[in-house]
Amino acid sequence: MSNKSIKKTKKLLSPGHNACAGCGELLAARIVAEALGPNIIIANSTGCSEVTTTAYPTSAWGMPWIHSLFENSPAVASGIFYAIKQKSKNVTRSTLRVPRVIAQGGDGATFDIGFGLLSGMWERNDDVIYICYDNEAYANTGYQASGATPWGANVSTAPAGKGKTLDAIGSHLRKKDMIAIALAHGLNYVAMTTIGYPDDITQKIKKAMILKGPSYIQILTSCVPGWKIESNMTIKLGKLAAQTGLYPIIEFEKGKLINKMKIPQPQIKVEEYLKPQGRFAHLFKSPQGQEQIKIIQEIANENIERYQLA
Ligand SMILES: Cc1ncc(C[n+]2csc(CCOP(=O)(O)OP(=O)(O)O)c2C)c(N)n1
Ligand code: SF4
Repeated sequence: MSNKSIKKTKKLLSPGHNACAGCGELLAARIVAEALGPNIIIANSTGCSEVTTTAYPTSAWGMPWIHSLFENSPAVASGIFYAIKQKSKNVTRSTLRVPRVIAQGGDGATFDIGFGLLSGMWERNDDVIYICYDNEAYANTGYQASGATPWGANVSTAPAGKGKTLDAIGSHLRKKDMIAIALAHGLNYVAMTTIGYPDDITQKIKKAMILKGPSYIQILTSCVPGWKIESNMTIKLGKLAAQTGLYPIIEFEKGKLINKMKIPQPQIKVEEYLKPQGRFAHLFKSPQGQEQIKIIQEIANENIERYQLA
């Protein structure tokens, strides 16, 4: 191929970052960036999406992008939003190309440590799109449990062990229902999807870009070392999470469920999703573990019932 035929395009998130091969979070972040387009400003909580893309003095981001602390990307995004609002007052309409403001972070930043500031941003109704890359733990610091960690997962702060106590099963807290919490804030647009469906991610981001007002999009993104999986399992597990009912693909506008992805029939059992993941391997080794798999199946069934996915 001649040099002339190589088209140089500026990537919004270029491949020269140092995320693990097969990282669901960075794959999702690239799909998100491409769907958002260039006329945006991103405030990024620290975590893998930040640390792997901005090794000093380089940056993989091809648009205005701001590092923020672990806990405060919503506050930084709100500040940008109000600054743009103020500045736009002094510009004539024809010269105005107001950028859309985005805040994003991992589930630790979203469900736990940044939650207060996120809630404040939603309470003020600031026109910011918030994206959560949910790999179900604090991946960047060694896979500690977060409020998004699912029942039965072996994580570094809730390690699976021996014996019959509840502690032996790994995490024994139910995943926090951030979708319900976002809906309780009265957001215009709330959606949940997985890295198994890249086109669905694109569609949901584009929808949020069109709608006015705050929106929340939560994407399940696998983590290779944290989930203890092969790097080629990213898409497959993203699909199985949705197809088993454990991570429903759902979309709400003005509080109403407007879209959902139906699960295939006959129903796929949760074992199919859990088995390839080392973080659930202990559940397959004892009768007590089998009991936990039943509980996880009940969680999936609850979702199927609640969102009428069958
Ligand atoms: C106040 C504060 N506490 C702890 C840290 C250390 N820290 C940096 S990233 C991170 C984990 C991020 O987890 P998450 O938000 O889930 O994102 P992920 O790495 O999984 O993408 C932690 C604990 C920090 N930077 N600031
Ligand atoms: S540790 Fe997990 S989330 Fe972080 S870069 Fe690797 S695969 Fe991605």
